[in-house]
Amino acid sequence: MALKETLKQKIEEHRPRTTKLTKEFGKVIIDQVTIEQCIGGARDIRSLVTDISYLDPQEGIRFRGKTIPETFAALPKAAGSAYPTVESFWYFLLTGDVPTDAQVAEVAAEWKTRQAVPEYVFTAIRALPRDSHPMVMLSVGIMALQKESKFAAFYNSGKFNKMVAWESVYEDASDIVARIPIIAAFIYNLKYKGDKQIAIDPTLDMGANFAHMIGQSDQYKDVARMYFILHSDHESGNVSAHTTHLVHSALSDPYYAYAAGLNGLAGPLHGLANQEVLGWIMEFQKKLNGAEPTKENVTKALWDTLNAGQVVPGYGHAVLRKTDPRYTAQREFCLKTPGLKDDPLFKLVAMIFETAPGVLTEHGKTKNPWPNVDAQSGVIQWYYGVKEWDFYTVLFGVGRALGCMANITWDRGLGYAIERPKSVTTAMLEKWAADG
Ligand code: NMX
Ligand code: MLT
Repeated sequence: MALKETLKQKIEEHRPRTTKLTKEFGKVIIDQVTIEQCIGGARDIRSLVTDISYLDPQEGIRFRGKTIPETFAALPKAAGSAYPTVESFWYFLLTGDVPTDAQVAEVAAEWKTRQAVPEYVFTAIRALPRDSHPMVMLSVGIMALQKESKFAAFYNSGKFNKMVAWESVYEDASDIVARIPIIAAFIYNLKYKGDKQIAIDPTLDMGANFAHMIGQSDQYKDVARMYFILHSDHESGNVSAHTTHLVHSALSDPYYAYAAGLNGLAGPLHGLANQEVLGWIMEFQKKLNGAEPTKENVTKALWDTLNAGQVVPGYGHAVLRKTDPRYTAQREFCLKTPGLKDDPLFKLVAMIFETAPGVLTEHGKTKNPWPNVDAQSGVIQWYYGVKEWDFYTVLFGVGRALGCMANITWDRGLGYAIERPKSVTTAMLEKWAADG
C-alpha cells in the first residue's frame, strides 16, 4: 500500500483513541503547574501530545518507540551503505512501520516528482545580501514557496473539511521535505561556492543527492543520511517543533509553520548551538597560538567562558540528564571512520567531553552537565570539508523538517485544536504565593 493510503488507515484507526480520551477522560489530571514553571519556560509541564518520538531524560530519544541504534538497525539501508535512507525513515516516522524495500522505493520515486524548486524561490534568496545568515536564506526560501501550498488552496477552496484536511498537509509536508535539501544545497553553493550550482541527480536518494549537490565525496552520503535522521525529531516541546505545531494550530499552512520553526531553530540556545560550538573551538585554538590543547588549557577556556557569563555551547539540555545519544551516535561514527578518529579537531572535542562535565558540575548551575547533539556534529562536517560553520544550523533545519512535518500531518489528522494556553499576571502569582 502506498504511504498516503497507509497513513490514511492509521489516522482513521487512531482517531477513536483521541476522541475517547477527550470525551470520556478529558478531566483526568496528568500534571500540575508551579510558579517556577510559569516563569521558567513551562519546563516539564506535560501539555503536548505526539506519538512520533519520545524523549526520556536518562535514555534519550526514541523514534516511534525505537532507540537510535534500533532505528538504524531496523530500517532498510541505502544501496551499498550501512545507513538507512532518509526516505525509509520518513515512512517510519509517519506510520510507525518499518517499510519494505518496495515501499522505500515508492517514497523515493514520489520525492523525485516533488523535488523541483520553482525558480522564483532562488530569485528571492539571491535578492538577499550575500552576507545574510544562511538560516535567513532558508527561512525566506520556505516562505517564498508558500504560494505552492495545497493546504492553503484547500482552505480557500470553499470546500474545507476537517476530516480530510490532513491530506493537503501531507502534500505540503512531502513537498517541503523533498525540496528543503535542494534549497539548502542552493544556499550553500550561492554563499560559499560563488553561485556555482550543481543539478539534482535523479538517480540518488535524498542524502546522497544532497552530498552530490554540495560537491561532496561519496563518503559524505552517509554523513548526510545519518545527520538528517539524527536531527529529525526530539518530541514536541523543543522550540522548533513546538513553534511549528503552534503556528500550524492556527491553520497557518506548513510553509508558514515551518518557516516559523526554522526561525526558532536559529536561536543560539537551540539549533544555532552547533555553529557556536565550532566558533568556540576556533576561538580557543586561536588563543592557543599553535600550542597543543591539554586538559589544563581546555579547563581554563571553559572557566573563561563561564566567568564571562556565557554558556558552554553544546552542553546542557532542558530535558536530558545524560549524554545525548545523538552525540554518542556521531562520536561512534567518528571512532569507526579511519582518519576522523585521529583528526585533531575530533581529539579536541573528545577532550572537551572529558573535561566539560566536571567543570560544569563544579560551576553548579546547569542541571545537565553532559553534551547534547550539537557538541559533536560540527567536527564531522569540518572533517569532510564543510567548514563554513554558519551553515551547520541549515543542516539541522533540513533534518528537523522531517519531524516537524510528520508531526503536523498527524496534528491535522487528529484534529488538534488551536493552541492557546492561559496567561496570568505577576500580581496573581504573588497572591497565590501568599495564600500558599
Ligand atoms: N553552560 C553554562 N551554563 C549553563 C549551561 C551551559 N552549557 N546550560 C545551562 N546553564 C545554566 C543556565 O543558563 C541557567 O543559568 P541561570 O540560572 O543563570 O539562568 C542554569 O544553568 C540552569 O539551566 P538548566 O535548567 O540546566 O537549562 P535550561 O533547561 O534552562 O536550558 C539549554 C537548556 C540547552 C538552553 C542550556 O543548557 C544551554 O544554554 N546550553 C548551551 C546551548 C546549547 O548547547 N544549546 C543546544 C541545545 C540542543 N539543541 O540543539 O537545541
Ligand atoms: C532538539 O533537538 O530540539 C534539542 O535537543 C532541544 C530540545 O529538545 O529541547
